[in-house]
Amino acid sequence: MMMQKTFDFFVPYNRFMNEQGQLEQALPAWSRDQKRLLQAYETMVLIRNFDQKAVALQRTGKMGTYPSILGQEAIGVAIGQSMRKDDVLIPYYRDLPAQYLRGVRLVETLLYWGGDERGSCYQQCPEDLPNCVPIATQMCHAAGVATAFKIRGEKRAAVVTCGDGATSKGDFLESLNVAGVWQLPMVIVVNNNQWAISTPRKVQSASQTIAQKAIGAGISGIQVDGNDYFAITDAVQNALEKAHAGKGATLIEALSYRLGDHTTADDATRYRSKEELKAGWEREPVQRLRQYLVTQNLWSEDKEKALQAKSADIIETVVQEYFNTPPEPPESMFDHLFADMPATLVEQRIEAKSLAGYTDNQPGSHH
Ligand SMILES: Cc1ncc(C[n+]2csc(CCOP(=O)(O)OP(=O)(O)O)c2C)c(N)n1
Ligand SMILES: [Mg+2]
Repeated sequence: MMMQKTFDFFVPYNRFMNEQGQLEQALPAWSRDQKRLLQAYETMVLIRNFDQKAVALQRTGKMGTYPSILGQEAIGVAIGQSMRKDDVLIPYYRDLPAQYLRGVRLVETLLYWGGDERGSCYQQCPEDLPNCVPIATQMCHAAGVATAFKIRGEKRAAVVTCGDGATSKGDFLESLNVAGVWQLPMVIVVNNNQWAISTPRKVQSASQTIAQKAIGAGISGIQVDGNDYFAITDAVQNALEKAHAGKGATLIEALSYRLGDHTTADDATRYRSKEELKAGWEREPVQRLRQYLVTQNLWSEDKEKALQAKSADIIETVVQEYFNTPPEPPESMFDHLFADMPATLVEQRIEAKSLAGYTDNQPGSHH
């Protein structure tokens, strides 16, 4: 038997900066924008501090379950800085830096994780979709958004994110398939943080990379060091340019590491080693970008102190705003789903309203 090669593929990998913030190759031209680099670093620090506060609010019973993004900040910053205002973000639940840069207010984030639906009603970026907790369903929504852009002839892109675990789901593969066959203006960013709750990446899939899942759908895939702000930003930017130019979708696998528990409802010490966590801290993105900025004389101890103080102030103000937001009335749970509410729900809504006098364990209360 003589077999010929029918198709060959390779999966590119990129990074610019090593674990110590030293360059391994020349940076792309956009990186000369110092304001942009400083905004990236300042956002990462603010969000890291906010994230820690959010965990503390859950631990003290002032907020619901919360998924920390500790260690994965560079990915969201890259997305948030690179998207155009009129692109649409279809996030999962670890995209706070992207959402923040898009205009989602931090108080909206606290309201959402505090169980208040008004936290998904983004005042400054109303077309962005809310956090998606069901795994991978947002991929189909993103394919729909991208299809609408294409049909209307709009030069806009749908940017969707998910985790490594989500890439095993049918919704993920089906969305990739239409993104390829319809040449959709779509950017898919997979935050490969190495874990899906307690399931490690190596038992998640036999695929050597997640990026190569793009090949089966006929779209391009790239793997980048997702802890390298420059690498992930460059990949997102290139993918967006391509989408805006009508040249189709891109899948970006961003290698990262989940330094925290899966959520506040998890205890990762039960399934992963101290050594692995320690190695994760040595690769984390914030320190890395800071070291780079220091070598460029763009950052100093004084600037760091000022930033920490400013972040603490912002967070304190936002938390107070959250505490001071009166809860929604219980009957609001019936609102916003139906244009015309079915009669049975109208009845239940009236009943809920009549029971609203209960003070015991009042729904929607943040305290
Ligand atoms: C459809 C669905 N199945 C199961 C779950 C429970 N669940 C929540 S998070 C998660 C793991 C997701 O892992 P990954 O996609 O790697 O994202 P990560 O949380 O690591 O960022 C699972 C199984 C869910 N939310 N939705
Ligand atoms: Mg994961």
